Amino acid sequence: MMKPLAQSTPEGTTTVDATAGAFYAQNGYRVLRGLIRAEAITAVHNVLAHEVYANSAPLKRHLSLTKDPHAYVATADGRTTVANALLDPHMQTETPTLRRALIDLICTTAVADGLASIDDARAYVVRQIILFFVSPGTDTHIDGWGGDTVPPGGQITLWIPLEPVTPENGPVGIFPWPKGQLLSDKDLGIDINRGTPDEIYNRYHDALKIAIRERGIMCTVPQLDVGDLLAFSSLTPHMSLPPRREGLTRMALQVLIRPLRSPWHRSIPQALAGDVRYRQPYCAKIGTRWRVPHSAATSTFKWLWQSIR
Ligand SMILES: O=C(O)CCC(=O)C(=O)O
Ligand SMILES: [Fe+2]
Repeated sequence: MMKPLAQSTPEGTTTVDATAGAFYAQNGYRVLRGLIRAEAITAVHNVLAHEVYANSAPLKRHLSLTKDPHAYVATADGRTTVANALLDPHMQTETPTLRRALIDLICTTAVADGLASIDDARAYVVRQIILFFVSPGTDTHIDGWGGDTVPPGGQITLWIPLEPVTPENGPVGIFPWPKGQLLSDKDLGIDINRGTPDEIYNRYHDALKIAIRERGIMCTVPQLDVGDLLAFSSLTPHMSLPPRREGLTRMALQVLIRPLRSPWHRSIPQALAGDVRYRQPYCAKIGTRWRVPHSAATSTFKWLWQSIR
C-alpha cells in the first residue's frame, strides 16, 4: 500500500509531506489524506437525516440558485435519496445545525495544517459551499471563472468526500495545471469580447478543452476515502466523471475559499480584459472567515470563526 501523503494522529495533529507545497504549485492540486475526522463526517450525515431529509421545506440549490423542494433518486441498493445539491447550506436559516456541523468539519487544526502545507495565505473567506448527493456531471471548467483572487489562481477549492469516491460512483477528474497559469483569449485564439456571458464561458471552456488535449495533459482521478481532502486551485481544470450506473450516490462537499488578504472578486473575463477595478465580493458580507495558524506545527491557535454577516 502507498504511504499516505498526510496522516492524522488521534490527537488531530497532522504530519504533512514537505513536498506538498511544491507539488501543489506545479500541479495545481493536492490530495491530503486523513485530515477530516470520521466523527465530523458522521455528524453531517446525522444532521442531514433529521434537518434535511426529514424536512420538506424548499432549500437553496445548486445549480438553480433558488429554493427548491427535494428531487429524489432511487439508489442502486433500493433506497430513495435526495439528488439536488444544497447551495451554501452553512448560510441558510433552515439548516442551523448543518451549519454548525460543516464548520466543525472544515475548520479544524488538521485542515489548517493541510492548507498551510500548500498555501501561505493563513486566513481565508469561505466563498461558497455546495453539498452534492450525486455526481453532478459537470463538464471541464475552472472554478475561478466567476471570481478569483488578483492575480488569478489564489482561490482554493476544498473537495471533501462524505462517502468513498471510486471510479464507479462519479469521481472528480483533475487536469494537473501549474498554479496561477491562466490561458488568455489570445493564447487560446478566441474572441471573448462578443456574446452573452454564457456564450463567452462556453467559448473559453471549449477552447480550454482543446488546449488540454493538444498539450497531452492527462486527467487524474483520485480515489478518495472518507477523511481525505482534495484541494485544487481556481485555475485548475476539472470535471465530474459520470457514475457507471444509475442510482449510485456520491456525497461530497465543495468548499471554495479565498485568501482574506485578497478577498476582492474579479472574474476571469475581467482579468483577461485588464480590468483593474475590483468588485467587492458579496461573500465578504455574507461569508464566514477563519484563520490558519502561522506556525501550523507549533501553534496552539484555535480556529477563529467570525460570522461577518
Ligand atoms: O463534484 C464534482 O463532481 C465537481 C463539481 C464542480 O466542479 C463544481 O461544481 O464546480
Ligand atoms: Fe468545479
